[in-house]
Amino acid sequence: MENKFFVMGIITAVVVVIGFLMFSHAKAPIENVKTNTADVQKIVLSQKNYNYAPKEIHVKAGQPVSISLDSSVNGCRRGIIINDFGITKDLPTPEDTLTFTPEKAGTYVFTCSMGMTKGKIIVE
Ligand SMILES: [Cu+2]
Repeated sequence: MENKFFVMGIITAVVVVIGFLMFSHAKAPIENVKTNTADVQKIVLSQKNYNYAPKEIHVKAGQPVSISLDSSVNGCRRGIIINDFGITKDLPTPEDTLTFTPEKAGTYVFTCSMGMTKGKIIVE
């Protein structure tokens, strides 16, 4: 299993480098940028009974996800940790967003900045 992940890591790194080389010389057309923005899966979390609402988020793999917190969310819940994606971010205002692209289907836990309040991101 370790080996498999290592090989996948190398393949990913090679693809990223090739992609960088291909695109570093040409500026991305504006149309592309628009398409990508439209594909963002926007999630707005609230707070109910000291939990995030919804507690489960369903998103599609391979498409960017943006999470923001509305004004009902308070305290340490304004910080989000998603260990599986190496994300730790404070979202002090409802305008702040956290963006990532889940590449693999699965269930990932997210927590508040203190690790007490938990939710799930289900990637399909
Ligand atoms: Cu907390």
